[in-house]
Amino acid sequence: MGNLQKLQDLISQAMAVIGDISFLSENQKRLEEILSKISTQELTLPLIGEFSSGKSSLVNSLLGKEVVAVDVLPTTFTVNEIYFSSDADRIEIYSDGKMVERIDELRKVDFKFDSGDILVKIYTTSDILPAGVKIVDLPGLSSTIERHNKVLVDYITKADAVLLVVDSNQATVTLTTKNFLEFTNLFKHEIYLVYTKSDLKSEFERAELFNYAATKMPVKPEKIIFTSAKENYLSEFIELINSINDRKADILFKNAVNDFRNICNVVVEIINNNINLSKLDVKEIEDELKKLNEQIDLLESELRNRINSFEDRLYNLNKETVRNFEERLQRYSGRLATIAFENPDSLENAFDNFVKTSIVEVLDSYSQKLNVEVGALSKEIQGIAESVDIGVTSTIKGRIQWITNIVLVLLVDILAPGGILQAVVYTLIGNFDRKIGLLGNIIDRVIEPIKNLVTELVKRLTRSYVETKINEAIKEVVREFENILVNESRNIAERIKSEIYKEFEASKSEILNSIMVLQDQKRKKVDEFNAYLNSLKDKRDKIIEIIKELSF
Ligand SMILES: Nc1nc2c(ncn2[C@@H]2O[C@H](COP(=O)(O)OP(=O)(O)O)[C@@H](O)[C@H]2O)c(=O)[nH]1
Ligand SMILES: [Mg+2]
Repeated sequence: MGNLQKLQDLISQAMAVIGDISFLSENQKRLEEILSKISTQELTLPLIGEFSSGKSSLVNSLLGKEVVAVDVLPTTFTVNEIYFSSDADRIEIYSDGKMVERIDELRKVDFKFDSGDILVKIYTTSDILPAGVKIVDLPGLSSTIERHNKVLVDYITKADAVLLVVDSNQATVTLTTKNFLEFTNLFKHEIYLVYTKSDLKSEFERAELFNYAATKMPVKPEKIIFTSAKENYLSEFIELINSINDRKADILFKNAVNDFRNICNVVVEIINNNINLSKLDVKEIEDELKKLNEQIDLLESELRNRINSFEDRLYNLNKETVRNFEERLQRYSGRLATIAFENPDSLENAFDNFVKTSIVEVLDSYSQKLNVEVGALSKEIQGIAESVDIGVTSTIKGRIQWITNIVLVLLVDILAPGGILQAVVYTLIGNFDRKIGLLGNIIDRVIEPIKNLVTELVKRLTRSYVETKINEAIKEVVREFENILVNESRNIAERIKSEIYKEFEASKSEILNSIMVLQDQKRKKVDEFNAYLNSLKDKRDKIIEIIKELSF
């Protein structure tokens, strides 16, 4: 593979590597330009010099006709490209990249366009200069007209060598020009010094200018020549261009390699910057994850607190109810003793009635208080929805409302006729039933003997003995009542708790689902980010490999 072909190949490789990186589209375009330039083998030789240094006049002199405007104000911005040895004389005028006029002869062009950047392509059949060499008349450098400089800089990147135009009267390049050459990296190109208006200088003065340029000028030129537009002195210029053209292939190749290397270095730098500045942003996801985890903990502990305090209150309510029951029965104990003495046959019935009436009455008050407690629990759970910050997941808020409803529905279940509480009453009453239940047992063991004793041996009995026996029976009834009540209320509490926790577990699994979704999102984001960075690093390394191969 020849060097040129190898270079083309490397440029194509680099283009393939960075082709899909959007922030490198400018660089990609530059690579395309290099490729097209080495394939068309066209030399671009711009005339670079101060305003009024004689660039346009030199071009006109080469064309043998005044085509390009001379002495135009520096505010007018026109680039003139001159193509020699063309098929036909022709002028094409472009404004902002679009052809706006075509003239099929060479004549002075009057521009009516006063806005935008104007490019004039001038084709001449004159073979004073070879084809494939493009001489470019650029506006003068100006440190004050920003737009001009930008267009100049853009244009200059396409230059293959620099024709530095200096008015013989001014003798040297200005600092502005020198800075411009430095800034545009044109120092790396071949620079030729073209003195204009040589007709104004004597042979001796020209020799002095030559020596000065060769030794003291801030820019070191490859070659120094003299021209005069006024006297049509162009031979040195023509000779220079021909000698440059003879080395065209080498110059184009060398420039292409340099430009390509520069672009690759810039690309590596841009990619590195991009890698360094890229940040993985998962903060939002992490914040949300943290919040969700906190919510679960908070919800769980809040619920536990509320339920614990409900159970405490239920425990106190049981104690209070048992105490009421006992007090009530004890209040009857005197009357029962009296009945035992006066009407022993009705003692059983009386005891049975007292116990059952007391159960119903005490449980009536119990149910009212239970109603209040469950209502309070329901309100407290609703309060959790407000105290726990669950703004992000409305489903959880809904869940808590739902738990509240569940508690209220349970309350109805508990208190309604035929509900749990009534079942407790029946259980109690059933348990105390004289014939089958506990009360019968107590009556048999405690009350019956009293009745018999009172009937047969009444005189031998003291009233206090009867009262003691009755109290003994009451104590036994109360102990059983307490057992049953505690047992039943534990059932009630368990039922409420299990419904609440069932609902809570459902909310929890919803939150856990959200957490899993978020964790997935995070993992995906991290993976994508790493893949992105790795592909950038990979591409950068490939470009670095390509740079290493650029040792022609
Ligand atoms: N004596 C003399 N004057 C020239 C020559 N070339 C250009 N000039 C004058 O220098 C001035 C500026 O020329 P111009 O071509 O517009 O310079 P540009 O701004 O670099 O394009 C004009 O007044 C020209 O007449 C030359 O070879 N000899
Ligand atoms: Mg000009």
